[in-house]
Amino acid sequence: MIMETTRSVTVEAEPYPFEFSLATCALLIIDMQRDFLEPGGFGEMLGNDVSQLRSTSEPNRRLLAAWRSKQLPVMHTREGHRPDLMDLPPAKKMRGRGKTTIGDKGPMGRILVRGEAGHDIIPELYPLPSEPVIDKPGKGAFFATDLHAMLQNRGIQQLIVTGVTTEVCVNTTVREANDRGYDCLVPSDCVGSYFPEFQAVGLKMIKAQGGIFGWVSSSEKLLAVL
Ligand code: C5J
Repeated sequence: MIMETTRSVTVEAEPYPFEFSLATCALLIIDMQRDFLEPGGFGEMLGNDVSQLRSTSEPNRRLLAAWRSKQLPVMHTREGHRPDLMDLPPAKKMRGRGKTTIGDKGPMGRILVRGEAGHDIIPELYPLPSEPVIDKPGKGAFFATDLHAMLQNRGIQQLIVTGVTTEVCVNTTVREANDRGYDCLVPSDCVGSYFPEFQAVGLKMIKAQGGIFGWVSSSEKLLAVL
């Protein structure tokens, strides 16, 4: 009998079905942080309509619950910086020429600073103590983090990548993962953008040219084969 955790599954996806083994696939949830999803955070300060991202929360919650129920690996990321801002490039601090920027006091504490309320993950998806949280200073989850080493040490070869935003941190992470040899599946309803047109094109870019960066499916299709 095949053990549940070594079972291989095939998900309906574009550009063609995505195959993975439960033993070698992790759920990687990108930056579902209050600063990006809640009113008064960094996302809203940049002029974005944060309500555009709220629809991602429930499908992520369902996927996370399924992953947890099978005791499969889950990892979360948070974009943010050290309280002393020594890892904040001046170019990132200045970008946008805003009056209030990263490191300054906002309604949910210092913006995108580790340990502040706004930097933390939304309550609906709050990590369990057993789930690694990768604090990243950039857009990609592999840049200046231990993520690749952690995945290699666990024998992970495929990633289900969810979170926000589709065209920024999700796309950057999928591209970084692709160059490191991981196969990535992105469930479209579990990723979100402040801009509907970027949501559409961000997903298109991943699956174009025979899946140049990965595969796109939905949480419903993924849950159906778990
Ligand atoms: C952004 C992210 N959009 N998590 N960060 O600045 O996509």
